[in-house]
Amino acid sequence: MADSPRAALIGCGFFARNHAHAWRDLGVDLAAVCDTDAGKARAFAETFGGTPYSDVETLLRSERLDFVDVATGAASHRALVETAARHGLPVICQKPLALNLEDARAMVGACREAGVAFMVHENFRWQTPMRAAKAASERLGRLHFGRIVYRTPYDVYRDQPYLLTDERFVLTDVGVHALDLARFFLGEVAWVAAHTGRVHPRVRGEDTATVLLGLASGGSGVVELSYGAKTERDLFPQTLVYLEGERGTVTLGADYEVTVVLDEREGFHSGLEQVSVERLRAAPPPRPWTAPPLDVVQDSVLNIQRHWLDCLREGRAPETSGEDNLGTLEAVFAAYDAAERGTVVHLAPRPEEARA
Ligand code: NAD
Ligand code: 89V
Repeated sequence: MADSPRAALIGCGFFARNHAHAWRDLGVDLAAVCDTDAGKARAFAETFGGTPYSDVETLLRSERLDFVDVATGAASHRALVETAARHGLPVICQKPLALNLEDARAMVGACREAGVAFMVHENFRWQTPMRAAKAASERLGRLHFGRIVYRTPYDVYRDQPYLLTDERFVLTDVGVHALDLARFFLGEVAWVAAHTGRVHPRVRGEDTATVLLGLASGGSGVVELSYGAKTERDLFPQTLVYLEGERGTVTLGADYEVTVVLDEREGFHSGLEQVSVERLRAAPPPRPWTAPPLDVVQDSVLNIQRHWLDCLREGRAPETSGEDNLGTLEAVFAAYDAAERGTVVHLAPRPEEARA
């Protein structure tokens, strides 16, 4: 691949701007942009460059590209990913990959058959504080518990109005991030129990969810999501993490403070006599195009897109490959199923290659 790979960005809406800024920082040549709303594609091209298109098939027939970046909503992902694969192009696609497992598996299959790389833009695990928490957690020995907390009163509907009318909301939109984080820190999910609710009267789908996870490792996890939390301070979109292992705990708290409590002795020892406490701040570095409160997410966009380029250059599978992301989506859909039926839902064991 060239030093300045040529890419096409499909979807020129709210979030695509972050992709475009990151591609620019990473030296990618944004050769073409596409939106079914031709005016949006033109305006986007004026800001970020590239030839504007309103039809992806025309774009792919006209341009010489190294990969395609899909930043449209989930309903359009399957057709766009399959089209890119048919053109023999590696493809990176925004979360949530799909609104059902059949579509997600079809995309993974299409890319596998076409022999093209496929990554889901599942970016929360690429946040600077999440990487710091992960590195710290590797000092804890075997982890037996984890909690991922995303609770906010934020008016997310102002920038993302579709979230008001989507049939399914918080587990699909943010739950993919949180359940992917659970897998990132704790490993594969074996079973799920869940409760969902609605606090905001104008939201169609669920805006709260509490998920209990049984882990393949034998441990457990809790994922909490709420857009109905009238907290003293709004931390949006910060996601808080607590991890418990045989040698200590890691906490990612407000304002990206990571606290590591460690008992360095081998094995498990009761009591706090010999623990050490370390604190570090893992805030996202400021960039000209990022701003609070979304800066931690914008920073993760740069990090995940850098990872994609590294993987393409080195011919290795991305961390959040399409195949890997099936594990996250299986947990998300199992949570809906568990909440609807009021039961525990067991997941099929993940194939070994999916963890690569
Ligand atoms: P948006 O509605 O603002 O933009 C989507 C754009 O895609 C629209 O302009 C629409 O016209 C265009 N589009 C739809 N179908 C198309 C097609 N077939 N071909 C070309 N263009 C098409 O939505 P958004 O808020 O930018 O969200 C886009 C995606 O990004 C969603 O999947 C969302 O979940 C995800 N997202 C991710 C994050 C994150 O942190 N990872 C944050 C926000 C949004
Ligand atoms: O990730 C998302 O899709 C967004 C937000 C960052 C606001 O949670 O909805």
